[in-house]
Amino acid sequence: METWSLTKSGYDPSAFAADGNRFLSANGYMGVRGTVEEADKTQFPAITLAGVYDQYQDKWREPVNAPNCLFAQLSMNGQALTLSDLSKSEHSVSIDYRHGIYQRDTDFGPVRLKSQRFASLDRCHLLLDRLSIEVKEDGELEILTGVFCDLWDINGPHLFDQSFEQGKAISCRARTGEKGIVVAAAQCAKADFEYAERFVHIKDGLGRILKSKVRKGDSLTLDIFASVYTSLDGAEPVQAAKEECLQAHARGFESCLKAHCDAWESVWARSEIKMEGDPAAQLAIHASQYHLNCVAPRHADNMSIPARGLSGQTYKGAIFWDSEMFFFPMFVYTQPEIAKSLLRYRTETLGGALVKAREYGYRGAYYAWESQEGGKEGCTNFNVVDVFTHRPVRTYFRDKQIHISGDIAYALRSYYEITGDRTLLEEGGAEVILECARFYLSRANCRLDADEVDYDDVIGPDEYHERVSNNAFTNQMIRYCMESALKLRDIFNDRLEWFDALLERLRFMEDWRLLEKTCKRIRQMRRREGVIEQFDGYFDLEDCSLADVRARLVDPREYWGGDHGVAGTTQIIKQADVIAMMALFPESFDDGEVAKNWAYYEPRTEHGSSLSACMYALTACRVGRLDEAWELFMRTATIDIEGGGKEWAGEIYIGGTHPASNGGAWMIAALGFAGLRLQNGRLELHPHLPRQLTRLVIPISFRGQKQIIEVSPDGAVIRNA
Ligand code: IFM
Repeated sequence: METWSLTKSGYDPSAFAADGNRFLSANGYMGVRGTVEEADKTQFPAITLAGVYDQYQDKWREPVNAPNCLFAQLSMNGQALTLSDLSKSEHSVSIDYRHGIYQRDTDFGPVRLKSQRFASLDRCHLLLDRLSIEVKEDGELEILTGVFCDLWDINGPHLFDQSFEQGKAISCRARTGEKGIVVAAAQCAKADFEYAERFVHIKDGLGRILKSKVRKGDSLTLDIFASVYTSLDGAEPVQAAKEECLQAHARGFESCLKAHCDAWESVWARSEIKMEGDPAAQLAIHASQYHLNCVAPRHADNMSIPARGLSGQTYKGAIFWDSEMFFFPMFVYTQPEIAKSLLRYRTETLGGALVKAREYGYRGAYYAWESQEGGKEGCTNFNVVDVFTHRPVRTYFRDKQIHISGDIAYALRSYYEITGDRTLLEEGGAEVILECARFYLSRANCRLDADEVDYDDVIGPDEYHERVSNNAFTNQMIRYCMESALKLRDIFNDRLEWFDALLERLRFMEDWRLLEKTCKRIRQMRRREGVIEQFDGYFDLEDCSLADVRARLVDPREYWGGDHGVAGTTQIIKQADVIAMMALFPESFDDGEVAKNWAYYEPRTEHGSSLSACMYALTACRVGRLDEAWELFMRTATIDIEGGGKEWAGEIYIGGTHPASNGGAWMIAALGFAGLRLQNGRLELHPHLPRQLTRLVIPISFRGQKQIIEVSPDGAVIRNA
C-alpha cells in the first residue's frame, strides 16, 4: 500500500470543497487549495495568504486570497476543455505528501493533461506548475494562463484598484480595502513547443493565450512560474513578484523542484514518524504530519498557524488555543524554532491582550479567542447563524473563554522545559506569563482572601455549555498559570536582578504577593465517586444519551450549544474538557481517576470538534483502552484524508484542513503510544503500543540533542540520533 500519497479518481462536484482541502499544497506563506487549474469560483479555488487580513464592509475580517496566478485553461479547436464535459473521460487528482506536490491527470479526449503543482518550500513566494500535455488528435490547441482577480471569498471582496502589466512576466497589483495592503502576483511561462502568443483582459485579470498547431502523438510541456508578495514583505511587491518568477524561469522547473524536494526531505528527517505493522496508519500519520508541516511558518519567526491552516478563510484565518495545545507539541519536539515562532506571535501580540482585558474591565493579558494580526480579536458576538430563523445567535466565546491566556502560559513554560532555551522567556515570555496571571487575579469572582476563589461565568473547552461556574479545566489552567508566574523566580534565580527589575517595570510587586496567596485557593474540583464535575451543577443536568440528543435535532446543521441548542440542558458535551485537562496534566491524576473519568465522559461526548478525539486517545492509552485509543487515533489521523469533521456550525461554513487533529495525531503517537513524558527534567517513556503496530519510530529533539524513540512489543528506548 502506498503510504506517501493520496489519489482520488473521478469527477465529483459534490466534493469540490472537501477536495480543495484534501489536496492542499502549502508552504507556510500561502496555501494553494487542491482544485484543478481551470477551476472557477464555483469550485472554491484559492491561494490563501498567511497573516494578511482584510475586512469588507461590516462582514467578518478574514485572510486575503491572492490573485489566481496559477489559472490555466486548455481549449482544442476553439472548445474549452472542462471537467463538466467529462462524462466519458478519466480524471484523477493526488497529493504527494513526501514533497507536497499536487498532481492531476485528466483525459479530456483530444488531449490528456497531467500537472505537477507545488508551493515551493525552498522559496516561500514561489508557486510552480508543470503542465504535460499528450495530444491525441490533430488540431489547434490554446492555453490561457495569467493572473486573475475574480476570486472566491467567504466575506470578500478584498482586492481593489487592480492593475495589470504585460511582458515576459504578467503582473497584477491590487490593494486591500481596509488597510490598503498591496497584494502583487506575477506569472511567466516556459514552453517546449512553438506557439503564437496574444494577451487578453478577462475575468478581472490579464491572460496570455498560447496558440499552437498540434498533431496526434505530440507531447508538450508548459511550465508556469508564479509568485506572490505583499507590501508587508517589502516596499516593491510587484517588482519582487516579477523578479521571483523570472529568476525561477531562469533556473528552470527541474532545479526549483529539486530545491523544493530537498527542503521537504529535511523536514521529514526531523519529524517523520514511522509506524510499522499497519500501512493505513502509516499513510494517516504521513498525511497528518504533511498537513501540519506544510502550514508551518518557516519564513518568519513570529507567526502562528490558523485553526484551518491555509486551506481557506474559515474561522477568519484566526489563531486559537489550537496553536498552543495541539500544534505546539509536534513542533517543540521536532522543529523547536517553529514552536518558538508560534509563541513569539503571542509575545508580540501581548499589546492586543492587554487592550482586550481593559475593554472588559480587567487587568493583565486576556488573549483574543480568535486572534488576528496584532492580537486583534476576530471573534464576533454572533458566531453562529440559526438555521431556522437565519438570525445570528449571540455566542460568548469571545467574552468567556478565559482559559486561552492560561493555555499560552502553559506552552511558554513547556517550551522552556523541553528546549532548555530561556531566551523566549527573557524576550517577552516571562512578561506574558505574569500578565496572564494578573488577568486571572482580576477576573476572580470573589475576594481574593476568600477560602476558595471562584471563576464564574466562563466557557470551558466544551463550548456547548456557556457561562458556567468553576469549569475544572479553566480553574486548573488558572492555577497552573499562577504557579508558572511564581516559578519564574526559580527559572531566573541566576538573574534575579533582571527579574526583579521586570517585576518593578510591570509594577507587579503587589500582584506577586496576591499570587502567592491565591494560587493555592482556587476552587478545588468537585468529585462524585471519583468523577470530576465539569462545572458547578453539571451533574444536575439531564443525563441522557448522545443518540437521544441527536434525535432531537430538527435540522442536521443545527447548532447544539448555547441557550437554545439541544445539548445545553443535558450532560452531552461537545469535546474533551475534563479529559483534556487530564491529558495535559498527566502527573496530577492517577490512573484510576483517569479511567473513571474516561468511562464517564466519553459516552457523553459528541466529539463535535476535531480537537476532541486526540485527548480521549491520549488518556485511553494511559488506562489501557488500547483498542479505543487506536480507533480514536485513526479517526484523528485520517481526518484530512477522509475529509471528515463538521462542515457547518449553524449556517456558517467551518470546513478546511484540521491542523489540530494533525498535531493531535503526533501527540497520540508520541505522548500516547510511546508514552513520552518529561519528568523532573528527564524524558521518560511509558509505552502503550497498540497491537496493530510492530514498531514505532519517532525522531525528536530535546534540549538541542537529536534523539530517536523506538517502541516495539519488546520495549521502548530513547537513543541519541
Ligand atoms: O479552538 C476550537 C474550539 O475549541 C472548538 N471550535 C473550533 C475551534 C478552532 O479549531
